[in-house]
Amino acid sequence: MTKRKTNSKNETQKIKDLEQHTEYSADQFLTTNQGLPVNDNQNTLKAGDRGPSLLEDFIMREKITHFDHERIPERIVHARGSAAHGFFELYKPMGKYTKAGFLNDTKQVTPVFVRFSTVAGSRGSTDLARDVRGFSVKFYTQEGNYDLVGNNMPVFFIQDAMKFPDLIHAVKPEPNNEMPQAASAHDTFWDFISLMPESAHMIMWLMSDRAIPRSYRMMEGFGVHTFRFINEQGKSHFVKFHWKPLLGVHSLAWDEAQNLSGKDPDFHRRDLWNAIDSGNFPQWELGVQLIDEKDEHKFEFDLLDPTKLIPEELVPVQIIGKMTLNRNPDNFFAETEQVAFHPGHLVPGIDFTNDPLLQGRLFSYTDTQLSRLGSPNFHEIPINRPIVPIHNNQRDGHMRQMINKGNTSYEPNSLGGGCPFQAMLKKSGFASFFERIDSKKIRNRSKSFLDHFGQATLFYNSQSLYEKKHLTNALRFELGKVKSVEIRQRMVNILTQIDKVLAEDVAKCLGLKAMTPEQPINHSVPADANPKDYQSKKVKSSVEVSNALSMETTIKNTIQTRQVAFLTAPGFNDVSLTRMKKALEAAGAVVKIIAPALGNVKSASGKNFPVDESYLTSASVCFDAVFIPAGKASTEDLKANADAIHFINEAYKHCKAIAADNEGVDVLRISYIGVNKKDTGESGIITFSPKNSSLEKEFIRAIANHRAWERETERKVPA
Ligand code: HDE
Repeated sequence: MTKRKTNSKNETQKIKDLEQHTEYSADQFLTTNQGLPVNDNQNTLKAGDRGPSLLEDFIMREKITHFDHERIPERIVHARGSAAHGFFELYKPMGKYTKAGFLNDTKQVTPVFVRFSTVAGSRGSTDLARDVRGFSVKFYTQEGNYDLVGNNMPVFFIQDAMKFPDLIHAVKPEPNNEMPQAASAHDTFWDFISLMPESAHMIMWLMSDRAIPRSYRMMEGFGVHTFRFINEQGKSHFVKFHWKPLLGVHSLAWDEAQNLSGKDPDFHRRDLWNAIDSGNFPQWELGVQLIDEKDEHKFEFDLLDPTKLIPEELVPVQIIGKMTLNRNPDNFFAETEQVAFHPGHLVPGIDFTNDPLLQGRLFSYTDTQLSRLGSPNFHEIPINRPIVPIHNNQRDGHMRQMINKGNTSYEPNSLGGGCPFQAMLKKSGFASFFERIDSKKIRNRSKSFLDHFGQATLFYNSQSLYEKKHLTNALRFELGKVKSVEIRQRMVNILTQIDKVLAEDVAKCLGLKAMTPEQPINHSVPADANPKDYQSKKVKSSVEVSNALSMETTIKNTIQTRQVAFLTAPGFNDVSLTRMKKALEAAGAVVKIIAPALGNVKSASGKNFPVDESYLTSASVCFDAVFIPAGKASTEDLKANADAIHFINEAYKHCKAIAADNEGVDVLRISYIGVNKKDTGESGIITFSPKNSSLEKEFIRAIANHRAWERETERKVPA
């Protein structure tokens, strides 16, 4: 992780200069919006001390009117989000494939603004929902803004934009009673999914742990659709975009996510904010999969089908640059809420394909900004402004900021000297790929899109044992919340197409039998077609197992920014605590001291240590690992502290690294761990004994491993 503040000061400054930052100094007085100094901000104007308020009070009316209009409609999807500023640096020029300036000049540092989000929940909903996460990046390039509006999963539920409102209506709270909030575990969602087998692959991702990330900083991003790169000669390559986090891809446990929803529903937002605030800047590398135009049809799936990924075994991901997020927004509303992303914000050298989902998005995003931000001038809001000047003949509209001079607002003109000229004259403008289209107008679903199950099976087969178990349990949970038995059955039957064992495991828990349907249903049949010609099918993937699809193979060599709880009580051994704290902090982790009360906690030698959280204000779900320092008195105290024991049991249940030093091991003994097997040996449980003096080293290794998931298979923990 880069600790430096930024090497893109000039670029970031440029954006800052465009923003209207208001910071108050002591010599500034309160004013109205018209600049009138205000003497009294406490009382309305009244007829006498106890008299009625006067309508004349324009100061009170202005204040209340503004307040009444503070809210704007939240995003129809991806309403809940948080964002940060940063910059993108290119590793190698990509001129062979694209003429995009920011992908050619390795000396150029491109400012970015990135917004992460959940999809289904409202703006005030929990960060911890089982959901897809949005991963939107706005690059402020020298050729205008480029938006890569992606997700943390590389595929999507549906193949055609026509189905998007249906999908979203199905997943949102049910319209009669507005329940459940930010959850897919309800009848309407699974009703729709069970009738849309094209969603099978995405459902595997959604039921996997990818849907409950440990942190926004620890998830991948994907452009999802196939896009095009176009070089200076007009040659096109297909391209898939990937963001790879330098901290690896890690997730929470489902039980943990549900608990966190109550303890800290802002968990992801806080995590991103705190990391940036403390100088631990999150970083991702940008990767591309490039496919020659002539290879368009060489795969067993269609490159235009957004329910398919290209296995990295078939086309490796080339890493071409790095993104660093180094500045928190100054104002949530002005920046995070008002930022307007759009897959149609392109720069020369990048273009769309005919993916029918992407094509629909190109319409939707401008349309939605008009209703959300209320004006076609949304590009003038500081966070949306390009860093290059805008010249065109568009004029007026609600809240227009730009004061265009002169009398010409049309083209061609002679009165304005012909300005502004088309960029083509300079050969630097945007030109769509010169693609040949010669076809009939039809409403159809390409038959090359009918493989609905091949990659769902590839994903399932690529998961480790524990990931498969989590996925199975997620399906049991979600379908268990569905009231309609027919919907459950239909869904279980669809699972038989993906994996028989998975289907049976889920069915058993629902009190059902998995049955392979005679004809897999497919409701996405064109109206005038014979349904037989459009049956869902399974095309066996040429790659049987893809390592990149499992989180098991991710980066596990760092404990940077990991949160470690030190469970203390008065009388702990300060040498033990300090030694561990130093070791963890040197490796980049964040240590928090938990004690029975806030203020200070005294060690056995009488030293005071400031307490970060009490057992009442914190919980194990807010941490990655737990340490119990040595100390006789503190151990006795902790053994009698039910909250401390619960803390340990829960951390154990969620497979976290737990370490105890000397007497501290006694606390583990009375917890559910009940250290007895020669006091050590269980994965992720590290105890100090004369035989094991490398406590710090082993603890660091266990934390870096993220979770000892294998513990789950040994026994159930009732915390
Ligand atoms: Fe979106 N999507 N989407 N989407 N989407 C929006 O635009 C839409 C799709 C994604 O942080 C909306 O400004 C349609 C795929 C992200 O501000 C809206 C279709 C992918 C964000 C919209 C899709 C995405 C949005 C709502 C199917 C992954 C959050 C607010 C044709 C590649 C952007 C807004 C942010 C937001 C429409 C499908 C990602 C309504 C019609 C596929 C990350 O315009």
